Amino acid sequence: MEPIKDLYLPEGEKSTAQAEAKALRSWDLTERQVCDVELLLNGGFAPLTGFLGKADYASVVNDMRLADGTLWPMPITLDVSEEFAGQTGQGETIALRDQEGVLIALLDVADIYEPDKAQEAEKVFGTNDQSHPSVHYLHNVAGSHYLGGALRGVEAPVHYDFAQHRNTPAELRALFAKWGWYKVIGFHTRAPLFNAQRDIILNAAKKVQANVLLQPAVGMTEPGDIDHFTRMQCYSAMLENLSDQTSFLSLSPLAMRLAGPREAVWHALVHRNFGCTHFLVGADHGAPRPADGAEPHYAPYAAHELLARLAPELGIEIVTTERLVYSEQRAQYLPQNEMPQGETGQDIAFSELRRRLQEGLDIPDWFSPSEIIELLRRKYPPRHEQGFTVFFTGLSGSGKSTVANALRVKLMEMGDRPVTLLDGDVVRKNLSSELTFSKEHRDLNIMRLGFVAAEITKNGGIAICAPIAPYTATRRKVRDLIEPLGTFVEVHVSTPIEVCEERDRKGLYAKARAGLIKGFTGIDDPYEEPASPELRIDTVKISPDEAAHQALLRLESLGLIR
Ligand code: PPS
Repeated sequence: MEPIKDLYLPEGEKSTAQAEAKALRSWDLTERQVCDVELLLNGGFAPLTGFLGKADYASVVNDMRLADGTLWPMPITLDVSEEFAGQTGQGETIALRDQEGVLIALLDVADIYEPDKAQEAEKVFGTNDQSHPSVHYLHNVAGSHYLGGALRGVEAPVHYDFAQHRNTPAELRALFAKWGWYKVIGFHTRAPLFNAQRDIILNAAKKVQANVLLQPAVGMTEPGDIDHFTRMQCYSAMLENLSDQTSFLSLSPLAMRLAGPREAVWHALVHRNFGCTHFLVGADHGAPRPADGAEPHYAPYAAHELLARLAPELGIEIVTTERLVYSEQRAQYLPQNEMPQGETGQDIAFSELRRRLQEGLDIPDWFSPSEIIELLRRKYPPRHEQGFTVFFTGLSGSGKSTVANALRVKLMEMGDRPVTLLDGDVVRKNLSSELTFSKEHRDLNIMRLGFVAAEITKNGGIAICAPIAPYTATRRKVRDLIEPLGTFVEVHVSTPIEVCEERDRKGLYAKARAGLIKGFTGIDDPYEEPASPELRIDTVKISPDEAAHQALLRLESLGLIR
């Protein structure tokens, strides 16, 4: 095995680089770029020596090769804003810093270019459809321009979590040499290991007589994946099922791209760099989960075919494995095509697992050791134990505060979760006192309210919000903020403007009509009605108490209370 080259400056030159960086312009690395830089610097992405320049980028996108013909399937690029690219000159050195401002590396900019993102998506991901999470990222999150050039490493990105389980390629290679592990099979994963994965790993290790390196990706994985803190607890539990004489766990800061077959080739090269001699590739390696009812993004076993074609160039042996399913008759996992006649094998897909966790349903022992399911149940309690946000929206005077308060009291009466009411007026007074009612300020106000609601939801509480929140796009943003953390229930209090104006409890409509208040919602500022809220309440027809009861019933039907 050739020694691995990292891109760090010699110790003696780091302080000079620190001093040099003070006079340089800085680029604050995004979460994904921090992951990429770490693996570039420590040699995980060897033979890359920095972010791809224009010629290498074009060649990687089109042919999975660097411009000199070396196999490399993934464009590792430094995306920046148009503005930053415009200020940058070819030949300039830029300081790359993490979010705290720590200097990670110097980039000697050789190329500044604007990619054709649709083409990149088609070639790398096989689609320009934004339902693919990385295509969505490419078009909506990544900057418009790329900077290419060599890196000079100063400091590895800091990790406060699981430091004892993180290793560089050089460290892992040294450990394998010390332990006499001359054959090591790498296993990449972004999910907890259950019984099927345990059998897949053990079968493959036996087949090639190798030790096992479990390398869970903890950089960025697919949105909706189980967080790596929970996964680490699950891995530790599973490791007790795998002997530590034969297996080793090391976390990978890889930011996955979920590019299916290309992803598998990329992972194989990275595992080679980390000292593995073999790499295990399953049926749908590195693919995003298809949405409910949608076709998978990549054909099953497409990765196996591509890897077989590239085998002579990989520098690591590929061990492929079929999908395993559980046979009740045999009381064991079998490859799908070896199932006894007349028996359909069983499996529990990730979405089904999520549903069972969410609804507190049974998960059988054949699927997983029970202690792993217990860990997941603790971290992902059923809906009626999770946090959620009820977001009332409606005109001033529509009655949303009254209904929201009645709902708060009813939920507090139940007493199982803390309840917080974030009423429009209260938020304006405490969080947004300096804001006006301009569109920009209203948006800022609602995003602040959404941030607080998201924190409450994340920590298992109930947030009841009751602002006007007149704009659809802003309400959507709050929903997007909260939904990864818990349920978001939008309640439109649809009391018509004539009724609100007639009530005019605060006398504001009269003032707005008289022109004393400008930009009043419903008078001379728009209110965009929610198209499909979880619940619509018209307070003309029912009392606040009845309205709160309707909301309670809706929460019950969503499984949020019982
Ligand atoms: S927004 O649009 O969501 O930021 O509004 P919100 O924070 O809920 O604040 C609404 C309360 O502010 C008072 N108020 C106004 N409302 C609408 N437009 C204008 N120009 C305005 N100026 C002051 C009004 O009392 C609202 O309270 P509610 O409880 O909704 O009647």
